[in-house]
Amino acid sequence: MAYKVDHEYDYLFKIVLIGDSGVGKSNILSRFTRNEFCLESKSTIGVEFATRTLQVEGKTVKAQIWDTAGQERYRAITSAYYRGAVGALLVYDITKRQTFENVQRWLRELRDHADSNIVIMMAGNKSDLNHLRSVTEQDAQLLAEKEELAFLETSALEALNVEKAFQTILLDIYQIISRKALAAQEAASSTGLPGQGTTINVGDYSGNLSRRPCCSN
Ligand SMILES: Nc1nc2c(ncn2[C@@H]2O[C@H](COP(=O)(O)OP(=O)(O)OP(=O)(O)O)[C@@H](O)[C@H]2O)c(=O)[nH]1
Ligand SMILES: [Mg+2]
Repeated sequence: MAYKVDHEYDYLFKIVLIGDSGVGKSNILSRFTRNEFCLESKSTIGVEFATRTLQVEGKTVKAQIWDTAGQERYRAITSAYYRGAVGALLVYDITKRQTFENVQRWLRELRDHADSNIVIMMAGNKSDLNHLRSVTEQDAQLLAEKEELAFLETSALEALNVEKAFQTILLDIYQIISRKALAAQEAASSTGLPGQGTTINVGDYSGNLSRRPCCSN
């Protein structure tokens, strides 16, 4: 068969990885999508992405995860990177205090370039290096509460909480969308408009996600 149109999922969600260079973004991505880890991975240049399809609340969700360079000089054009993203995993390294201090900088970048409703999870990566820790879990928790972010410590090396971090983001996104779809349906029925064939506007998420899109990524 020459063509295989990929319609084997209910939702496609774009998630971006951000954070300083060397915090482990690319290894988190390879752990999640291929169950691989590389101790000597090279700095990312430009943009890469990988996908994984999984179940969320009984729906088949395809997560399309974008990864770019933490280093400014290797980064791809920022606005294109964030366009259409409904989730972000903001990574710092628990052994490098500066990468945690820079979380605020990454949040500003998200505010400037991403959708205001984007779901953000902060991840303190390299939790296997507890003996070298320079950021306490408590400090990170306080920041997460202040900035209203979800938070987990992860280890791409030990495959700890990587799955959970993405599952949490995807579930949050799915729940936001379900609530919006339901509200739209209720609004339509209260105005006496026919339910069937009514367009459900998912507000700020329209255009940012696709339900059974016609592209095959
Ligand atoms: N001990 C430990 N090392 C890790 C972990 N995750 C990544 N590393 C190591 O940290 C280094 C940098 O990892 P990358 O995944 O390339 O970092 P990055 O954030 O993608 O960096 P840029 O592409 O430059 O932005 C590599 O040597 C990895 O092996 C982890 O969970 N534990
Ligand atoms: Mg990288």
